[in-house]
Amino acid sequence: MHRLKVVLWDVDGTLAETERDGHRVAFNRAFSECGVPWFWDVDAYGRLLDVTGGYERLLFDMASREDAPVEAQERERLARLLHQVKNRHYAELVAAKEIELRPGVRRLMQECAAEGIALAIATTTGRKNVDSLLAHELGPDWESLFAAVACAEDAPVKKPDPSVYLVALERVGNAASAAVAIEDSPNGLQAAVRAGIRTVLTPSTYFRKGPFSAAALVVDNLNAAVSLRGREYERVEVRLLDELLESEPPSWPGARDQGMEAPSPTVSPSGTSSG
Ligand code: XBP
Ligand code: MG
Repeated sequence: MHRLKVVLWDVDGTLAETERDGHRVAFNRAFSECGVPWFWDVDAYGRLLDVTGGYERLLFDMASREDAPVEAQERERLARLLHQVKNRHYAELVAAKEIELRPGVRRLMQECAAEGIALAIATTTGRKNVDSLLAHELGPDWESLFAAVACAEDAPVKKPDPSVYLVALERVGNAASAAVAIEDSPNGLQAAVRAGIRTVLTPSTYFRKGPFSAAALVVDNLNAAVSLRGREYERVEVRLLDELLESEPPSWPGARDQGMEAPSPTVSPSGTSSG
């Protein structure tokens, strides 16, 4: 009998490298289409990723541009338009098979399903983008594979706020103590940990350096070998996720005020646990 009842998946960067090759490219196509003379190169976009949410990212960037509209209302109108056009280009990019699932994602999802462990989505991206990616990768019935899908529309206060994880847990009907989250970024990690969820961190291209000390496990990808408390695992598998639930519940600095508990073990980026 598994103690683990649900695996909660982040989307961008975790399921696939959607940021550099997907959203970034789609934003640039939207700038062109809308006649806006802006371009986000790979490095600039990496810095902008500190701001979660594509619409919020656009507004943040406009705040330091001299050629952006002066009036707040005009900026918001332009950000809404660009975001909408970007999402259409994103869907086209995904449909063109330019973005694939990261190693081990499909395999671990199948393993969870076979062992009766629920799957859920907890993401800051919009519903339409989740649908574009997952319909393409998992088929038109992708939603039936998940016990809960929580997106930007369900939790408008975005990561690092924990609300999207709390919504997903509530919908799936499980406590944080029976859940593991899979994330790729510091903001995502903070959101999951503040919701009290032990988190496996698979850093994506933009987030190789962390900080990830609050993660229960850091591993290059879900197919990489892991050594945890003297046990060897060939890859991230259900047995290993179950084992993670034996560790201390996670906490975020300052989270004690919200009823959180003691610190989690620290794990090196090679996937070796010290906890
Ligand atoms: C990542 C995000 C999103 C995407 C773009 O979310 O911050 O904003 O960059 O998607 P996560 P939208 O890692 O939680 O999946 O344009 O829909 O915001
Ligand atoms: Mg992410």
